[in-house]
Amino acid sequence: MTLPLILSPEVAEARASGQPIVALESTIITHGMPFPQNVETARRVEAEIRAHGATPATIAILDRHIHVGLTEAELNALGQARNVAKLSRADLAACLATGGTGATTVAATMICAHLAGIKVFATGGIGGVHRGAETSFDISADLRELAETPVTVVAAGAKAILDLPKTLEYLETLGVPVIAFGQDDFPAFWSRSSGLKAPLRMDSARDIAAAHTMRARLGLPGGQLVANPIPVEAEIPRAGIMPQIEAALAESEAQGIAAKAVTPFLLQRIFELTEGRSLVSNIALVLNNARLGAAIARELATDA
Ligand code: PSU
Ligand code: MN
Repeated sequence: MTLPLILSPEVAEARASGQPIVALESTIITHGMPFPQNVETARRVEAEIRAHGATPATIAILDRHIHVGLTEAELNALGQARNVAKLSRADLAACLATGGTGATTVAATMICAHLAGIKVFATGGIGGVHRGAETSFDISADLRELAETPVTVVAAGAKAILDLPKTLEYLETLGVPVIAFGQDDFPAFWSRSSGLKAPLRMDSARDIAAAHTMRARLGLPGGQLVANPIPVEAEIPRAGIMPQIEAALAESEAQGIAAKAVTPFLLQRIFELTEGRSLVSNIALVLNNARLGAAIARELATDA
C-alpha cells in the first residue's frame, strides 16, 4: 500500500537533497482569514520561507491525495472554495477515502508533515482548551497531536478566546514542551504576553532544533510547541482586544455555536469587531513565525 501523498516538485527536490522544509497548514486559509487576504498571506508566507533559506510546503487534501506543496492555481482555488472541510485527526482519513476537498488544521497538518518527512511547521495560532471546557469538553485535538507526532510547531501562542491557564496545564499533562521564544511569558497571539509564564524559554533556533532532536534520541513521542511573540509594532495589547474577545464569546454562546465551528466563528467576529485590525496583526505574526520556522528547519537540516 502506498501513501496517498503528492509532493510538489519543489518539495520533492528539497526532500531528496536534505534541504530545510517548513510545513504550512490550510485551515488558516479556508477558515482563518477572509478572501483575498487569505491567499495573499499564504503566498507571502511561502515567499518569506524561501527568502530565509527553506522550502515552504502548504498542505491540503485535494482529490483523494495529501498534497504537500500547492501550485499557484491550487492555492488560489482553495482560498475561494466553499464547503471545504476543516480536517483534524478524526476526519483526515474519511476525507481522503471519500474524495472531498479538505483543509488541514494544526493536528492534521502535523500528521501529513510527518508522513512527508517534514519536522517543522509554522502557523498562526493553535487550538486549545476552550473557556467553559469543564462543561463543554471542548479541547482542541491539536493538543493531543503535539503529544503524539514529532513535529515542532511554531505559533504565536494561543488566543485569549481560549482558557490559556487550562491550555498550559493540559499541555503539561500531555508532556508537550511549551517553549516561549526570546521571552519568559507565554504569548497570546495578538498580544505579546498572556500574563502567564511559559514553562520553557529558548533564545535561539539552534536550541529549539537541538531539543527536537533530543526528544527523538530519547524515544519520546510527540513534538514541541514554540510560542513566538508577535512583533512589537504589530501587537494589539491585551486590554485593547479583550472587549472584542468577550463580545465574540458572548455571541458564540448565545447562538449555540459548537464543535468545529467555534474557532472560525470567533476569528471572523473578532475581525469584524476590530474593523480588520485583528487580521493585520494576524498576518504579521504568521510571517514572523514563518521566519523562525525557516531558521529552525535550517538548523535541523545541518544536524541531519
Ligand atoms: N487559530 C487561528 N487561526 C486558525 C486556527 C486557529 O488563529 O486558523 C485553526 C487552526 O487550523 C487550528 C484550528 O488547528 O483552528 C483549531 O480548531 P479547533 O479549535 O476546532 O480544534
Ligand atoms: Mn473544538
